[in-house]
Amino acid sequence: MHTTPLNSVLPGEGRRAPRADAVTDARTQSLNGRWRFRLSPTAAGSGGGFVADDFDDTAWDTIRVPSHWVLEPVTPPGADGPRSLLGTADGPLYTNTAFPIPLDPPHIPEENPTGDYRLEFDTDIAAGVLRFQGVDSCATVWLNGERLGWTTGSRLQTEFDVRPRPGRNVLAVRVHRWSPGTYLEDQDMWWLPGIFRDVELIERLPGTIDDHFVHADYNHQTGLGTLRVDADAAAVVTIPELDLVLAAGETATVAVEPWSAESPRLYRGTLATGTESVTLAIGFRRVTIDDGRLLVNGAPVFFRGVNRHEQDWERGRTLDRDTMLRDILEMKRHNINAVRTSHYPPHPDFLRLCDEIGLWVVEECDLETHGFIYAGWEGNPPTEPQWLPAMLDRIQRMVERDKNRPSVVIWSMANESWTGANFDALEAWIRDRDPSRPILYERDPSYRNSDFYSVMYPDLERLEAIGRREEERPDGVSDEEDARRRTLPFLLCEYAHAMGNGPGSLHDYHRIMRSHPRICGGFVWEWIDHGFRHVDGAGNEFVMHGGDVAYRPNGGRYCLDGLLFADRTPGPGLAELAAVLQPVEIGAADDGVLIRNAQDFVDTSSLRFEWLLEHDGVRVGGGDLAVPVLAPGEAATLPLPAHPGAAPGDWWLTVRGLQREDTAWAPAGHLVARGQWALARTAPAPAAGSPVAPRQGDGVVFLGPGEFDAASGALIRLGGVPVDGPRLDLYRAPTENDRGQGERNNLAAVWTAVGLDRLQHRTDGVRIRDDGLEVVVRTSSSTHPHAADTVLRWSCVDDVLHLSVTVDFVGPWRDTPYMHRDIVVPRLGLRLGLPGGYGRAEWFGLGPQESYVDSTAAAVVGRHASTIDDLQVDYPTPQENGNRMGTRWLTLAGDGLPTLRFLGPDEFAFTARRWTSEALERARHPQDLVDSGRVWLNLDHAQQGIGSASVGPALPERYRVPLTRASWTVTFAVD
Ligand code: IPT
Repeated sequence: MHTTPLNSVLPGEGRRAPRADAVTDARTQSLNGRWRFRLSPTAAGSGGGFVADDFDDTAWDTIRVPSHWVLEPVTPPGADGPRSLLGTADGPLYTNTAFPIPLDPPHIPEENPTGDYRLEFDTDIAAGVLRFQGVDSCATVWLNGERLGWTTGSRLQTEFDVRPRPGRNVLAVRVHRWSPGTYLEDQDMWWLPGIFRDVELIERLPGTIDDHFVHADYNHQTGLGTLRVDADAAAVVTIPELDLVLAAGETATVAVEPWSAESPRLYRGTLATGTESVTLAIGFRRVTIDDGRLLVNGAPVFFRGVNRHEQDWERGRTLDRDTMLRDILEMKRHNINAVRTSHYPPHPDFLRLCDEIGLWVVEECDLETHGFIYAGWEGNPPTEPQWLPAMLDRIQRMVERDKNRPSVVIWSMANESWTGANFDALEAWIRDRDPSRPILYERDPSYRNSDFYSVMYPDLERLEAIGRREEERPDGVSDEEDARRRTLPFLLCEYAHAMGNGPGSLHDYHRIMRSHPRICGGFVWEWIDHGFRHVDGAGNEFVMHGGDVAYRPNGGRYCLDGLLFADRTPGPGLAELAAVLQPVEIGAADDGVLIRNAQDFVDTSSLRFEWLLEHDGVRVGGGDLAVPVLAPGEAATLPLPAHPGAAPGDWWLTVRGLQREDTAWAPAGHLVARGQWALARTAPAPAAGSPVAPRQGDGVVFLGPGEFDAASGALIRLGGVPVDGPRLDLYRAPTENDRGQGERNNLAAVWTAVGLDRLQHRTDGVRIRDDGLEVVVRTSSSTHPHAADTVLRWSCVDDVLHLSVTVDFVGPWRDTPYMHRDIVVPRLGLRLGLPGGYGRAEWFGLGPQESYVDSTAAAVVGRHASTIDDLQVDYPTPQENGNRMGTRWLTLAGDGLPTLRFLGPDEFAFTARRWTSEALERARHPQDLVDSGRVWLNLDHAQQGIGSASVGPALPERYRVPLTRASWTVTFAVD
């Protein structure tokens, strides 16, 4: 009896042995296109008849291949016509760690949506290979009624030998949503069944090449490359550029330029037999681990990495080449030099592009058993011999397909699969087949199968300790394992969870990684939000996440944790990352400019530098900066190109490194690195005009441009403009990172519990004096005894209103009687309501993009302008956003309204939006945010940082708002 993908834990049957990805001149017929398709609710599918040649499929849907059927219009079982399954329980389902099927390995439920596919095609290829680049979760394949076999391993290539007949052929494929293979594919992502990558028929003539293995070593001491191309056919290797013609299996040693991600030097050539020619793209390089450091070509290498899933908001994991290229260009333009292919091998085109454009790749296998955590890891496949063939098959298919890619420098065996002896066998197989690349496996605390020590989401202190090789010893490991692990290089496979607003602390992580040679870099989690473009009942387009589908379990919003939004627009976090990762460091030296080449392989000759001097944000000088060419690691100090003038104010110097010429990844003029610092700063002199005394009116008090309610002391008009506030504000709409995992990190839950989201105000005194107005207000939460007492002292000089604020925290803010913990306050500042006619902001301070105390690298000090609407960052889950730090002055303007000016002397941060923080918090999706008819302006003395606690450590203490008396001054003027 045949095995099937449902009755066996084996990886497949009838398949060809895995082999290298090859660009070949063998005739290749794409079988992509529109196929016939029928969706059924169980594994029985449409019945047995559909494989027959003469089966009548004219009543079936058609579907494009490649695609996921859950993202295409198809007819659900029982329905009478095709429709989109998006947003339904038959559509894309998102789980994080949970299996959507019972944890009963290797069984799967009867409810097993099954797609039957049929394609009629003509061909004159008489003998060939039928290749599926990816089918989720399994495929059984028939050609002209003959069963070829079956396969599992969704993101891995499968080939079958075929003998098509001349003319018309019928290909039939049955795909089940769930199979025993599902137990090995519990990555944190959408479950997206279907034939989702290319299907091809490749001709095989006698004497063609089955497999080839390029060994292209580089000796950095001699500058010589050694090339040997193994092939299983008598073939000739030709590399014209190197004047090389040699037989497969022969070795040649020649002077070459090495390959690196910084300088992706490829030598093109061919491997040819009489009947086939395969394109070679050879990169000479050597990856070694020496004395606990990762080296490439003898030099320590540092990964400025991201984790990348294949994701498109309409097409799921069916990516076209343009999208892959776009990702790579976007990465390169943001100073990213490495990718971990979390958590499966990508489409082969992606790796070809990495070879060509230059990215280091940690290629990860399609293997994750995370959901066994719900069984206490009982029955976890890595511990079970019956799963070994399937696990090994996955490793073999990854390594065999991609062994010739110079960009791939590390094999990652799996993600989040805990431990088990099967990993010994996988490791042994890789070491034997490809000793040229080190192996990573993060989750086994003994690290016995890994050439790297690696963890996810450490806090800064732990990362420091790791850098010093003084980390805590993991539980349950032997002395020997512990001692060995301490000798390994450290690779931070995931950090800085980019969910919602954030991540913060990127500069802290980078600084630590750079200061410890043991650490070979890190990979931010993750590249792109996995959301789908969807439309709500009212016709509003929005980004759908797991929680938008009526299905349980679901991983909610945790799929929205990328540096790019789902539509591939870069988020502020990506700009911050680019600024932190810059490959050339530019900073202040004693009376000079310090420039350091932080690259590992190339000098700075591709860059030109320029400087800019600004006084109060206005350009007063600038030009080219002559910087000597710096070798990797080399630094130079240059004299200051300019000096501040005598005038008081802010004198800022900016030095930029720009690409000299067009490259494969960015145009000439592209900004690569930037440094900015103050040469001189003096606070504006106190106003020297004449003090104005308050004037009493009917229930009101006038003070300069201000009109106050005499009873409450509230400012009610400013220059005739009706205003609400300013009132003390201690709250912000929680970010995803404020809703961190674990009791300690879920600050938003504490805020709600102690009522920060429902502050009430009571005026305790209004004193009208000769020199102004003093208003005392108590702000407290319903239910609770803690409070903040604010004294607002208003005075006026000429036409400018001065407000000094003092805040005291009174009552039990620490160790609250109710929760026995300290209350963390996200914000300390003033909130004002202004007429909705205000639409434009201009400011001098950090911008143009948002900034928080732990993420200021991407913003620059200068004069910036924006509409109120554009100040918002449209996070798919509404939350605090759009803060601007370090503001010296801000003006708000609106048609027909006087311009309002807010000035220091103290620097402040501001947000301005058309809804309150409370409305921002209540909104589930951006379309829930409606214009309140007012502009809500926050002028903050402090706001806590962002962090990355959604999955990660608590926000460091220094980025919190201290609960101590605070005083500051802000001035108001009206034009
Ligand atoms: C880690 C996973 O490897 C990754 O796929 C993703 O789920 C990430 O977390 C969080 O978004 S595993 C977790 C236990 C830290």
